[in-house]
Amino acid sequence: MRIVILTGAGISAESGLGTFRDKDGLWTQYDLNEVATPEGFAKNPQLVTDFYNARRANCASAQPNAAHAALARLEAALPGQVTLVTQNVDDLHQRAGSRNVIQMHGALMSALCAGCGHRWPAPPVMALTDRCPACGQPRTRPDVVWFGEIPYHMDAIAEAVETCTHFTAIGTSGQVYPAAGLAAEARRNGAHCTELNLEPSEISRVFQTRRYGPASQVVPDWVA
Ligand code: BJW
Repeated sequence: MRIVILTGAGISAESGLGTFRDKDGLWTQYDLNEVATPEGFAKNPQLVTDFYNARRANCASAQPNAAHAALARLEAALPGQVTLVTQNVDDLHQRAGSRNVIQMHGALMSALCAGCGHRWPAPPVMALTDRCPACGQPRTRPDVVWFGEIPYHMDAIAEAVETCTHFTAIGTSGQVYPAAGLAAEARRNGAHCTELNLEPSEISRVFQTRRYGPASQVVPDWVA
């Protein structure tokens, strides 16, 4: 058995981290073009830096919930058989104990030099004047994937999705590609596809098994 699990913001909602597209989500408070595109960063880097500093602080004070813990137990019970692909930039999967985690949209706790590409642990509060420890340029940016940028680790993700026997999407609206296309790809390759979400997503028809409810309940039930 080879299991690929794709998680989205919904799995961290009960840890107190906001989702993007729910009725009180981040994109109702911020214009995504201003804070989640390279063009937005070029236009107003301080606004974007402040947005991610606030999210990093929220993340630091949040705790993994029962859904994160259940996925860590699954990986421990099936060594080498579980690949966790997350769109989330928080570190709650890792803090819950998951080890084989691919963060396709980057990580809040990492900083990236837009000049030389070097990465280093982000300070709690990033400043535009921070210099890259490798090249010395003051071109620090959050190490996250904005619209129009290529998600990270796509080769490893493609390989895992092509060879998995089970694919489970958890807490994602299925509105952002290429992540939203992974379930259909897994299904084409013969995997059994399961959706665990608060409500049917944009792509719910792709899944043979669907369970709806809060992640802290449906994920431990699915793992059990
Ligand atoms: C609960 C719950 C509870 C609530 N329990 N559930 C077709 C193919 C390829 C690309 C495109 C395409 N069409 C368009 C594109 C371009 C674009 C795109 O997708 N645009 C769409 C808007 C249409 N994509 C891109 O630009 C991507 N790059 C790219 O395509 O490069 C070229 C390429 C092509 C092909 C292969 C490879 C490369 C980059 C996308 C980057 C997205 N970045 C963000 C920000 C990251 C940093 C940050 O966090 O600030 O990623 S945007 C935001 O959306 C974030 C998320 O990871 C992502 C997905 O959101 P998610 O996780 O699904 O959250 P929500 O809020 O949408 O949904 C939450 C769900 O949880 C809901 O369903 C709730 O019901 C549920 N829920 N509470 C369980 N308690």
